[in-house]
Amino acid sequence: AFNGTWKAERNENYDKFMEQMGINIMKRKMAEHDNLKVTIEQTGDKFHIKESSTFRTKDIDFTLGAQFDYTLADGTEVSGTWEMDGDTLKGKFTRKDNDKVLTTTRSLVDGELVQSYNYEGVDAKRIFKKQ
Ligand code: MYR
Repeated sequence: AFNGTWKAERNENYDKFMEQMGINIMKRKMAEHDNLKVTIEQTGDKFHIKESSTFRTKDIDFTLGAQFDYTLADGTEVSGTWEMDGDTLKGKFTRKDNDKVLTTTRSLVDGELVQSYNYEGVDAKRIFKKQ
């Protein structure tokens, strides 16, 4: 159901979230308009993700429940897992620089892909439309 190419369409509280993550204002301004596109290919419990934005293009492979490393667009390194809970993907990632936890979910709401983020008490969302 997540399969397809999704384009970031709008953000909710994303600036505050990035600020909590410690990202400076210049990078936050760029990140608000990063033209993020995510292509998701799920086969059973394996996912292949193609990420493309004004910052970079990146391929990511993971298996549900299996720990993997990922580097955020600003260079922050995290390690964690995605798991499926009903129809929702739930991710829990730990920053390597400070051991703090970033949680994230992906779910489909009215045909849009909603990705939520939480870090240290601040929630945000990015909402993607299918291409
Ligand atoms: C993926 O499934 O796309 C790869 C793994 C994602 C890991 C966590 C994503 C959190 C992204 C937060 C970006 C905010 C920058 C401050």
